[in-house]
Amino acid sequence: MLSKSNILLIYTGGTIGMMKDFETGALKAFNFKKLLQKIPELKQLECSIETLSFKKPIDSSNMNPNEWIKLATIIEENYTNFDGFVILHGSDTMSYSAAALSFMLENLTKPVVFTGSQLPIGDLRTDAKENLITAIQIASSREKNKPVIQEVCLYFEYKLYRGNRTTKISAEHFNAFASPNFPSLAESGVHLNFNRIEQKKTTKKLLVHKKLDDNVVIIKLFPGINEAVLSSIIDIPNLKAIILETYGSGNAPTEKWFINLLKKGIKKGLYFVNVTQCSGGSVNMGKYETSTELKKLGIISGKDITTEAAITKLMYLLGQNVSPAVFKTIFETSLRGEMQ
Ligand code: ASN
Repeated sequence: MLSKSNILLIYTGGTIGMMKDFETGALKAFNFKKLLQKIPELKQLECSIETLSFKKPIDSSNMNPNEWIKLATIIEENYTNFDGFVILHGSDTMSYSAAALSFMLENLTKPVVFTGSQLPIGDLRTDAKENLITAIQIASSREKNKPVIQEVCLYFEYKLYRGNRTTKISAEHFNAFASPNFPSLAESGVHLNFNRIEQKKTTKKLLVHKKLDDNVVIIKLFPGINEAVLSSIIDIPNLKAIILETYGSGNAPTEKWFINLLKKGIKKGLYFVNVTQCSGGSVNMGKYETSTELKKLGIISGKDITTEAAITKLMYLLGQNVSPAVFKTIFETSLRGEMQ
């Protein structure tokens, strides 16, 4: 007989475990132990669950690289004792955290499933129970005595996505996430159906990378962006990399001042990554005249990466001290299935 899967449930905060402060009316994190009392159904699952909570649960708007390091360390310290990990996280920045953890956890062979909810667990119409129960089921799913999922992913409203391919698309709908450029890994209906998507399998030991460099910025282009604004960003001391959220397939203004500022930044040693503002599709520099100059300048192509994955990949690669000679090649290579 197969032994039961051991799942570690990590509570970081977020709406899923919040309660209304009746004095102010605002939602606030509350004690994790109470969260489990709210879902007695968990006892029916065919797995054993241990829980661990951040000392101070946070709204995910307060997530940052230090919290990601905390999370990665929890997984590292518990890796051999558990078969899978479920991380309860606020939905607002869940896509960033899932992407960050995907880069930090190299050679992962166990499931790390992020989930959360739009309504608190105690709410009558809550989406929290389904998300939590199915996320645990996914994390404990095995085939030939091996976990079905061996990567960082995100489960929300009946769909399991690759973690570094997601983006939050709604503050209203239960269907709050999308993975515009990559199919879902599983769908939950009457049955839990896994889509047979090839996952990078490895026999290497887990490597946990805990150096992240936050000297990065995202600039979303808009018609009217002016020289003074761009120039002041390029002059920020210690800045190492800029994500340019461009139009369509990676297009940007061709005005002289704009190109000259990019040249100035490159001369200073700044990396520029071209990521499209469109939710779906890919950067293709050289397709239009408005991106040929960017290509000539050697700007890094983000291809079909999400902004969330691009900014966390930058923090990770800069933290690894990747040499300038290979930085572009490495960024443009899919490391954890985050780009085509
Ligand atoms: N503000 C909450 C958070 O991200 C939103 C949520 O979890 N639905 O922590």
